Amino acid sequence: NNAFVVGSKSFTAVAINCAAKAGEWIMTKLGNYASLEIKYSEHDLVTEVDKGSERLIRKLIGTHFPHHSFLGEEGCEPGPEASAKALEEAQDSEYLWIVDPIDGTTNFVHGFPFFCVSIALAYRGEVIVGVVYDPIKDELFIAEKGKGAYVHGKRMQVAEDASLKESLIATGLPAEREYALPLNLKGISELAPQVRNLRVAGSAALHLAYVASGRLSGFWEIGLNSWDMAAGVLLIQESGGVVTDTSGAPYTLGVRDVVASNGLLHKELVEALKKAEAAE
Ligand code: 2AM
Ligand code: CA
Ligand code: CA
Ligand code: CA
Repeated sequence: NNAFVVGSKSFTAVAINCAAKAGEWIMTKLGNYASLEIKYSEHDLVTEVDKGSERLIRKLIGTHFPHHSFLGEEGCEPGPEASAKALEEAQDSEYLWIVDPIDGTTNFVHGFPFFCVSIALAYRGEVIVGVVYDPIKDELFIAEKGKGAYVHGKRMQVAEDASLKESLIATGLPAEREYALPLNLKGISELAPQVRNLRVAGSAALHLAYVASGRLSGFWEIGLNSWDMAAGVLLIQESGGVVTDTSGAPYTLGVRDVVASNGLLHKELVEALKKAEAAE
């Protein structure tokens, strides 16, 4: 009678446990990871800590829910086509865990303290649990579909800014330099003069969690993957915000170009990005 519990096992409790354990382990490796590899391009990095974090999470989920499916960044071939294909193959699963074992690897590698673990559980393609954990600040963001979203045990609510000129907006500088980066740079040129300020801090999942908690009023980025967004999107939806693609269509797991906001300035943000995309 509770969609979030099977037998005595709560999905959310397992998600939290995984995020906390992985985060704790990642912190022991901060500043002393052993191997740095380049994945798809020189802007796309991975360490043994990314892989170890994913292994730990996958194993823990597997012991609790052996029949659930699992989609993690480090289990996929690099590159946008391969990750889109992996999602397509996985998303018909009844229960699918979607995991980014470190979101913000470049920050982790440089010791810039802004990265997180992102864990989502989808039921028939719809995210029902989302957990984002920032081990630096020891901040745990939790959302359950229809039950609200919390940080430090306190209910979250999106910011109240009603216009771009009062808003703090975040974006990313995508690793894919042919299509995603140039398009995102157009958005930055268009929006920078219109907003209070922009932030580019290097973790999409944490940016989304910050929109949910009202620390940011909006976020957009081109060329993201399901594991960057699945948990953060539910955090925002359960905090009263709105998430769409760049055309304004509702978010689904397959969306790669995302716009998230407190809702009040969503239309303005989408319109500005459309204008930017059309610009030479
Ligand atoms: P990561 O740290 O898990 O790789 C920053 O703009 C965001 O882009 C981060 O969430 C980062 O996630 C993600 N990112 C980094 N490299 C990427 C790539 N090659 N393709 C898509 N997203 C990437
Ligand atoms: Ca990565
Ligand atoms: Ca990521
Ligand atoms: Ca990652």
